[in-house]
Parts: sequence; structure tokens; C-alpha cells
Amino acid sequence: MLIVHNTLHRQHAGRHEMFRGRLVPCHESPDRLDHLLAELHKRPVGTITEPGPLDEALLARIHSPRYLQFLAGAWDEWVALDPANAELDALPSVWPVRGFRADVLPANFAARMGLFSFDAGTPLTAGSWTAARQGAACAVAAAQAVASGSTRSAFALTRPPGHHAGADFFGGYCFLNNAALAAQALRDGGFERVAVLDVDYHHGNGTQSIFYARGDVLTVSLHGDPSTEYPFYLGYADERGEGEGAGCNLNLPLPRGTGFADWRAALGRGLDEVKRFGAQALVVPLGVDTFEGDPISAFTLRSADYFDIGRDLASAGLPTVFTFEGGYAVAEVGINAVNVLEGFGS
Ligand code: Q9C
Ligand code: ZN
Repeated sequence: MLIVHNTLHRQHAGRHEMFRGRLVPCHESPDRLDHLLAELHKRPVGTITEPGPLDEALLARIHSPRYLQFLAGAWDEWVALDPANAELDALPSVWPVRGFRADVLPANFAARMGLFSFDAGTPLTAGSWTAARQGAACAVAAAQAVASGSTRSAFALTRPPGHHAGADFFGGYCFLNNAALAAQALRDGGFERVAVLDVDYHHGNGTQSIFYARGDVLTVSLHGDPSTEYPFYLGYADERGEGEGAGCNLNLPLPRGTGFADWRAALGRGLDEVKRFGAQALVVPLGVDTFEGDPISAFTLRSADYFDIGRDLASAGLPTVFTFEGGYAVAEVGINAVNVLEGFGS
């Protein structure tokens, strides 16, 4: 397995997220990747490499020009409002809901923050754009290595994570959709049909929305039932895709408290769908926030279960790209993620 290392992720270090009426320290922190890297050095599951520069044309196939332009300049705009802002995170506080104008690009910075986001849990910091781009470059490099045939599987150390980011919005700690970029890179690299099988605790709303009307990319997500779990407004079982993409989205929502036996049965259903679709390559947005000790999630998977997840994923027999998504029990993040990779094999 090829491991694509993210050296710049540390530049995205949010201070606070809005949580139950107060600003609390961010769950999504740089030390998550430190633990993962440390575990990869302890248990080498593959060769570690660094990505080349990000492919701008590929980025523009997944994200809208006005969103990318906004992200590129957002920090400077924030600091220009008030030099004291350099010591603060930028968080949105106002959003256009039903009936508001989402087609007009406001001049006001706060208004654009809201237009391009869906929560107040995703701080934008001085280095967020740099880090997000580097994470995306890792995902693309991993996918291109798999597409070229130089490796059968690859793991990208993507931080910030990506599966909540849509074509033109950030949220859920995500700015650029690393998994969607990997899927597009696999398509461009010659695989006609690509599947995304998202095993993070949270619904992969960004990836679903990006591919919802496409018939060449299947999106499957196993997650906490959105009726009670973030991101709440998407991820229900009746969302099956539209237009050319009709039948090419499958959501497997599971109740709070779900343990490994039921979770694994759902994974089996997801893998059956990948097979039925005739996928030639697989992207796995790998979140380990399904772990029993996760501070913001409510499934009860144990560390040993992650080996079985890896084995089950390998049984699909497909060239596979893993991106790294959630997992906030920081000390166990490395153990659980590397257990998946070890169970998967090469
Ligand atoms: N009450 C990922 O795992 N906040 N994002 C939830 C819980 C947002 C998770 C608050 C969670 C986003 C990549
Ligand atoms: Zn998650």
C-alpha cells in the first residue's frame, strides 16, 4: 500500500467551534494526524511518499470557480476587516435558507462565509487553504498512483477531512472534498465506473451531492441516522440519486448505539451494492469516529473490529484509495485507522 503523507496539515489548526451555544476547542486537531503517522511508523503498512503539486484542473472539476476563489482569498479578507482578526478564527454566523438569493455573490465577507458554508463548526484559519490544498493533493496523488497501476491500494493522510464539503460549500470540518477528487482522478485515469463507500460515522453529504446526478460514480454511505445525527439534513435511505445518477446513491442510516455486528451487516449491504454497480475501483472515506470512545459520535465499535473492516473492504477485490476523514478519540485514531489498513493488506 502506498501512503501519501500530508506535511502541511498542521497549518490548519482551528481554535474554536460553535457547540451547544458556546465556543469549544476544536475536535478536529493537528495531533490526530500525529497519532496516525506515529502508528504508521510503528506498524509500516506501506511506503510513505509526498504528493506533487495539486492538479488545478481536477480541483475545478469538483469545486465551483467562485467557491475556490472565495477560499483562496478568505483569510486575507477576514484580516482586512480588522487587523485584530489575525488572532481569531473566521466562523460564519448567517446563512441563506429557503427563498433567499444564493445566486447573488454578496460583497460583504460574513455574507459570503455563510453562502459558502453550512455550519459554525468549521473555523477558517490563516493556513486552512494551504492545508486543505495539500490534503487534496495527497488524495489525488494516491488515486493517480492507483490509476497508473504502480500500486493496487493507497492511503492519503487527508487533513482537514473532506467528505462534508460540497461543490461550493464547506462544513463539518471539511473544505475540499478529498474523496470526490480521488474518485474523479480514478475516472480520469481510466476506470469507467468508480464507487465511493463512506464508513465515517457521519453521512458523506458533500460527496453524495457532488455525484448525485452522475451515473459513473456510485456513492454509498453508512452513518448515524440523520434524524438524530449530524449533518441532519441529508443522508436518508430514500435518497437514491437523480437523472443519470438515479439508483447510484445508497444511504444506510443506523441508529445511535449501533454495535459492530449490525454495522458490519450494513457494510456487507454496501459492498453488495458496489459489486452490483460493477465498480472497477473503490474510494473509501475512512473515518474512525465509529469507535466506542469517540467524543462526538454514538456507535460502539472496538479497536479490534477495525481489522475486520479492512478485511471486508479487501474482499471487494478492487483497486482502492482510502482518504482519512473523522475520528476524535485522538489517542486511538492511529490504532484504529492502521488496524483497517493492516486488515486490508496491500
Ligand atoms: N454534536 C467529520 O467527521 N459537529 N466531521 C457535530 C456533534 C460536526 C464531523 C457536533 C461534526 C463534523 C469529518
Ligand atoms: Zn465523521
